[in-house]
Amino acid sequence: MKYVSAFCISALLLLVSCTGRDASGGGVSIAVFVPGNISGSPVYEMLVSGAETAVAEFNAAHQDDQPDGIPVKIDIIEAGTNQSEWGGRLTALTAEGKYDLIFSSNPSIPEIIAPLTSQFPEQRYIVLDALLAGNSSIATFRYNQREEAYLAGYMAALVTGSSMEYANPQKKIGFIAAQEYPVMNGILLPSFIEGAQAADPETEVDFRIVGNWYDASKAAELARAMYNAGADVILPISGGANQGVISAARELGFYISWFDDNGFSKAPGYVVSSSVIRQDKLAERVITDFLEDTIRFGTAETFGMAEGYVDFITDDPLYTATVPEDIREKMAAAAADIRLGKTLLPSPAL
Ligand code: RBF
Repeated sequence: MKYVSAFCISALLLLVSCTGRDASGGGVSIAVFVPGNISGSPVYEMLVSGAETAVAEFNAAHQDDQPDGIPVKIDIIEAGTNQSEWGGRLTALTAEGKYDLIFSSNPSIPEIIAPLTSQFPEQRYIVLDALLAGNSSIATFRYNQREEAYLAGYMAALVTGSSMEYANPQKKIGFIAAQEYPVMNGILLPSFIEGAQAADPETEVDFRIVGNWYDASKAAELARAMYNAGADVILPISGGANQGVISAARELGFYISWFDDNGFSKAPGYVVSSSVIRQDKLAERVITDFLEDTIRFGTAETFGMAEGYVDFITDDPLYTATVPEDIREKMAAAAADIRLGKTLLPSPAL
């Protein structure tokens, strides 16, 4: 049995070297593995756009000096929301040996790919929004999401305690998550509560779970129930299902705290804040670094507000139009304190 599998692996490796990048004449190939659906998930929209920009810019800048004139190739693989399929898809993609780099984003990816790295030592992986140090085939980068969620909570507490049009007298805010996972339970939810209570210790947080990253009707149903229980600001982190929370906000009149990218235009007048990660900028930077051979595989880095990869949007005209000046001033002060290191919010290693 041992011999059979050893033979199969050698045959597979031979096949890889015959059909993979060597056969293409030395051109570099990158696979962007999207663990979910791109549309509606800010993290994945930014992952893809940043990687595509980096490749387009690299190709434009190196038109004449690429090996055999072959430009860098990028393929986007949208793996869908069935998480039980991701391991098989990543194994097949790795075994195919067609790509110099498999690029992805999601905290659950390192533990899926780590077991593949001894069997396929040539394959390199870069994973954003993830944390794993010490595997020389993998580089990870993540954001200080304690800062990101703290700012969202701080803002939601200021709004729920205000006299804004849809705010009620109860100091209750909501958080709708697609699913529970270590970063959700250990960073995003506790930091949202931490920020809310820093702004007003009496703020209560109602936390509910959709059960997947796509069901907008279920998310709308949860949002309606939260609204009926007194929540007037809701943070949705549920990918494509976020759309249901937006519809419920328009229908019933409550506020939305948006996460990961600038969401003000998704429901003007209802979205009161956007706490963002600059995943497009980071994707562009790390793909460029990979193409220039300066990625330090085996390391894990975390970037926050001080480094410019976590932010709270204050310059969108819809923010100014929706949120009164006294709240905007308090938010600007809270954000500046984090950026300048006066409020220290180190992110737990999860
Ligand atoms: N975020 C999305 O926006 N869309 C998704 O489909 C999605 N799927 C995820 C699946 C798993 C197993 C995990 C652990 C996280 C997922 N996330 C998704 C959340 C994402 O990694 C991040 O935590 C949030 O977007 C907050 O920044």
